[in-house]
Amino acid sequence: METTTVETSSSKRLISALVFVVLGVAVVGTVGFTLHSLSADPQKALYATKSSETIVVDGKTYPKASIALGVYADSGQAADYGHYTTNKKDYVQYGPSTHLVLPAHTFVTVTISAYDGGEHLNNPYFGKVVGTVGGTINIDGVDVSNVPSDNVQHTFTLHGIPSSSQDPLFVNVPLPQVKADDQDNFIATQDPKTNFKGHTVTFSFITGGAGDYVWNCEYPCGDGSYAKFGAAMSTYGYMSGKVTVK
Ligand SMILES: [Cu+2]
Repeated sequence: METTTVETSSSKRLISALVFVVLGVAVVGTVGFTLHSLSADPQKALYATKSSETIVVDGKTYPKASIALGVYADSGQAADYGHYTTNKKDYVQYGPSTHLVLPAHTFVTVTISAYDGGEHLNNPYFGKVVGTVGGTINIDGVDVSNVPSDNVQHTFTLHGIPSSSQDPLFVNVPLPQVKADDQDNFIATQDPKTNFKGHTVTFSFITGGAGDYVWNCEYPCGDGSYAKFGAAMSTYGYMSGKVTVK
């Protein structure tokens, strides 16, 4: 009689222990899945197109690759200019992806079709071109080394984290504004490549070895919250993203 009682309670204990373990696994699994989906790419990664051409810079030969991006005032504008977006918020945004994958030790040429207006940089440093080959960017056919603070719409600012295990990479590119009239309608630009609706900005830089980098816009283009660093600026997948060099 006594033996039976002991057996029952020990099997009860076993069951409650099992339930506890199963619940624990479920909780850890759910947390893990949530964290994973939060850090997942908001859009499908965009791979640079490798070219069969090479280029010599400072006596060294590099393979070439290129990648194209657009910057849009909102999702509607992105759609009008042929860019499908999976973004749920109607913020200013880069597209078609904010995760760029670039080949290592390569001369990478980026073309940005920039369609937005803007106000004023809060840090004039980000009006300077940094880290490109030749120290310039080409805007609608003209090479420049900076854009005045009051003529910037967004920046493409690529940087790494301090690390001894990957090569440093820092590139800052200010994008010039599309001007608007006093009704807030965009005024036609001089750029046929964007059908006179934006600016075409091209620049090149040389990647080092494999590594993980981030980029973001340093123009305060969010809404009124957090000194315009809210909304698009604080939501991943609009004005910030990843760069994988591999
Ligand atoms: Cu921006």
